[in-house]
Amino acid sequence: MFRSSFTTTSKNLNRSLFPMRLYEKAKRLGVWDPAAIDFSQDQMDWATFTSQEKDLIWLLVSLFVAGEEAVTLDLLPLIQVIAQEGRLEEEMYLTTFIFEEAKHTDFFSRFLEEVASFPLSAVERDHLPQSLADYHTANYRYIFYEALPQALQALRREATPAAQIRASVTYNMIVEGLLAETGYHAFFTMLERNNLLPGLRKGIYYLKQDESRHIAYGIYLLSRLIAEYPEEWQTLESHMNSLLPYALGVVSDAFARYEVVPFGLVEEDFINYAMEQFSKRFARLERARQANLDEIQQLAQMELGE
Ligand code: MN3
Ligand code: FE
Repeated sequence: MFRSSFTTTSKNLNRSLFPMRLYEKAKRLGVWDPAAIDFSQDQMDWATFTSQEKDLIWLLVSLFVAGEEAVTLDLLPLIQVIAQEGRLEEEMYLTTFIFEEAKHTDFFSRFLEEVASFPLSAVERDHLPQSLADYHTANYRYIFYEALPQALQALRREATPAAQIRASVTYNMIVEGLLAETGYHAFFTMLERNNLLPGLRKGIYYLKQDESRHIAYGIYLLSRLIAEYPEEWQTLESHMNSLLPYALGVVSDAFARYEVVPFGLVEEDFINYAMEQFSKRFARLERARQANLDEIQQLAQMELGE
């Protein structure tokens, strides 16, 4: 397919477009380096943990590190669709998005290498699972091994509005908006409360900032699609609802593993937070049903606080 013009030689970049604002923000805030995070106190903390505490950290990290790998690997088909539609400003933002996901994978992987290496020998493992992947329950597997790659890879065959909606709902609303947000929040709170693992906390602080831009993009994308194709609201709603039980299942599975949950974690706090995220996003997306593109822009800009 040939091209007929370039944005930069005909009308120039639209710098007031919301994704360009995200791009500007990402260039300033998305440049932290996982390799620069000091894990020395984390190593000392780790040495004091009980086997149950270590087990919970490994469980959480196994969900995060694989989740970050999944989103790093699965984003490309969406970027390709956006590029093919000639949305240069959106694609420019998405280059920072995938870079950040790669860094999140890098970060958790470093934590495993430098602080919490998982024992490889059966003797050392004692009652622990064979590998970190054994912490992945059926609910987790459904979302990260099936639903996510399936929804994104579907874009390679057909990039219809419905397919884009399913991809973004799975990726931005469920995996990032519900699971990652809940996980970061809870993980961070538990470590903060007990003043543990400052290096891990610092990384999660940066991750959360990056993630809020990713989710803001997802909301923008879905709102743009719904404003243009209001008849696809049903697709969005039913896809959100179909994934919710699995996402909440991931949270309950983690708690089901322990009689006494280490670090004083309370299941209800996580479930409530997850449900709040879900309802908040859902209500936010509903506003796009009656909005036009300008209003969607304004709303997104306002939320960005710039
Ligand atoms: Mn991430
Ligand atoms: Fe993300």
